[in-house]
Amino acid sequence: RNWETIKEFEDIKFELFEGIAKITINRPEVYNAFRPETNMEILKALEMTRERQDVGVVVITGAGDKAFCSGGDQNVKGKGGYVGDDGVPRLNVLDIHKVIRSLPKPVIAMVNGYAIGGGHVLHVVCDLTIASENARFGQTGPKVGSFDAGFGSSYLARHVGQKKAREIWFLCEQYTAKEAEQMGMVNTVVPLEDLEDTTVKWCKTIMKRSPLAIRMIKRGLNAELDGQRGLMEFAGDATLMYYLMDEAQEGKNAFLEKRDPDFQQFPKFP
Ligand code: 2NE
Repeated sequence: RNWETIKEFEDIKFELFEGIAKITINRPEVYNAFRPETNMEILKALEMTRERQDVGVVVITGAGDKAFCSGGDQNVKGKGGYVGDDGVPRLNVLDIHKVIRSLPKPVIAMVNGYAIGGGHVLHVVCDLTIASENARFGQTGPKVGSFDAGFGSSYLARHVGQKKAREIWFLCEQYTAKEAEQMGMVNTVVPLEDLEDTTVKWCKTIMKRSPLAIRMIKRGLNAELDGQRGLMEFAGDATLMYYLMDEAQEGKNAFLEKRDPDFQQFPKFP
């Protein structure tokens, strides 16, 4: 498969193939743990996927066959957060969670190994998870002095239920890909050698569907958990669709033509 580089980064690979944008966390020496710079790069890449018309689906994965992502890089964890080259402590992985939720295109976690700690949260936040048989899932926060009481808990509980979510966080054990699938937090499990083929197949199927319909489904499913913020995203897309209609054009045209708008010509649907 001929993945074309969209933009060069230091910590990630950012590539395109037939409408699929792939973000690969490329720090295999630390099992694809993220540092602040990694998250900044992922945020830039995600912003590009939002703007680009030639991107239909986004895939997030990890380099190599050992890990998807092992969470925050413990080597740079300082007081107040993960410390970047600028000496500032940050927890900017949370910005990625917000952007994935709000991105009007599906985001798929292609889990090729360990999805642990913040790496586990990352797959939880994605719209779909496709895992290889060797993948392992689990939280470690309460074992290593961290926690994510945001989407990493509340959205996880929507997948696996309240009791299981508490078990995952309280015990900090690891689960196999099959167990994760049975719990409802993984969509499908395939042999490692089939992982990318399966993911590409799913992406291509999704891209045959109506992008606006997919977008509204994502918005609706998010709104249930995201409160006013979720409703805002949903409402924004309702406005987008209204702007596509002659009724909205009439308002603007009347203003520019300095006449009263004639809204009565438009249907009042039952
Ligand atoms: C992932 C896991 C279970 C793998 O275990 P194993 O035994 O197969 O490999 P090993 O030897 O532990 O790891 C391989 C290399 O990767 C590094 C290790 O230090 C090791 O390096 P070398 O000794 O070979 O030089 N490595 C792995 N994970 C790392 C990490 N997160 N930071 C820096 N280096 C890492 C096992 O490695 C593991 O349990 N890793 C730690 C997982 C973890 O606790 N992550 C942080 C959780 S907190 C978090 O991510 C977080 C949050 O909870 C809330 C908000 C934001 C972030």
